[in-house]
Amino acid sequence: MAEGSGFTSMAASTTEGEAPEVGVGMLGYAFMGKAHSNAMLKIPHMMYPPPAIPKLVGIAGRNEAAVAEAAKRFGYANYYTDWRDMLANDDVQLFDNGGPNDAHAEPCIEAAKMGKHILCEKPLGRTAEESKEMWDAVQKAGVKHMVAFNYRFVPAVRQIRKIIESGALGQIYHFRAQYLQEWIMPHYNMPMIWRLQKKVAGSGALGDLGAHIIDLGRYLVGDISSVSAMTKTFIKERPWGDGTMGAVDVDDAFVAAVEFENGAIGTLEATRFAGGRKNGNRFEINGEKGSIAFNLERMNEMEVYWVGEEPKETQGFKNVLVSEPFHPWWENWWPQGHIIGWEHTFVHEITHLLDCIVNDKDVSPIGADFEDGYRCAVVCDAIVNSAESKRQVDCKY
Ligand code: SOE
Repeated sequence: MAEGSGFTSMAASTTEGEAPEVGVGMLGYAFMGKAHSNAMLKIPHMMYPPPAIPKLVGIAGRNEAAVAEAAKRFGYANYYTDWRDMLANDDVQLFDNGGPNDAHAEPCIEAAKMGKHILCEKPLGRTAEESKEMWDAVQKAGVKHMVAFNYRFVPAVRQIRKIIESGALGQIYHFRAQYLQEWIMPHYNMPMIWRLQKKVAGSGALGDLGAHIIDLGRYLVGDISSVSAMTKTFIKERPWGDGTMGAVDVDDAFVAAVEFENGAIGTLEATRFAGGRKNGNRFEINGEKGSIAFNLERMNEMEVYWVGEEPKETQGFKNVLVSEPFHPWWENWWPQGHIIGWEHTFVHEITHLLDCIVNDKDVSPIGADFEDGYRCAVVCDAIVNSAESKRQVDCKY
């Protein structure tokens, strides 16, 4: 590389000198591998000064051509077709698991035993039992652990939690949330994929989308004490592509009535059959003194209503653009109104974990740790059990 080529090193210096480096081993190069790698490349320069600089040590995936391409694309020093070989590299201090759900438990438990910090994509495990094994392993190993519930890191969502924590809403009566997508409806002609197989995914829309709104309910309101639910599989078999058909043994959609430990009640719904909803993660919280609503498809905004607001003639929800320098995470970005996007939630999330690793801070409650992942899995299992038994089911943690 020519001297003075203007190429800036990965290491972003800080006024106090070089930020520490944390070596990262990434499992998976598809959607989440791309989102996490993109975030890590931004951190040294945009979360400035960074708490640490993620060093892209290696990326692992089953297809050698694809994982080699991903290593070149994102700048990983090594690529592997076996995650065990990647974990054997002592330069890997943080294991980032972006693999399919059936590849969450074993690699994370192995990485924990090797003393590596862990970031695992949601849902943590396919069941509460598997999630508990993962939580036990990281506790025993004494490593930092986070589940990539990235919507906790939307500035508006973090701001909403601050408002609730301040007591401004008063007693919380309701939390109602939906996570609506459309991408497996008939007009998409979607064949059989891993997300539609119970042995790989654990569940369908429930664990993939429902997990997000369950976690947001826990993050904003508190633990869930009971659920009454229904699940539905609208298309019961799909083509493998070799002329044979496979049975879909997971939910395409679920709806649940829930009660929280603090007495609030609400509804949760997730589906991949809501035509027109592209990534419709939305919630509304109703409290004694006001209400707040959020919609991921308008992620820089929150709708706020205050009881008794004057003048009464303009009573009602007001739309607030969450982009001021004093709003969470915004000191890193642009002047007010220059909005940010979905990818930035991963930049915030991984920055938080790096900070926790190098400064020995607790991941929770700002981020979700493996206990949060386990508690979310307990609610998911309860929803499945309630749908099967057609009864209300208590959540036992
Ligand atoms: C697919 O449903 C998906 O990518 C989820 O897996 C993500 O968690 C969600 O954020 C967007 O949709």
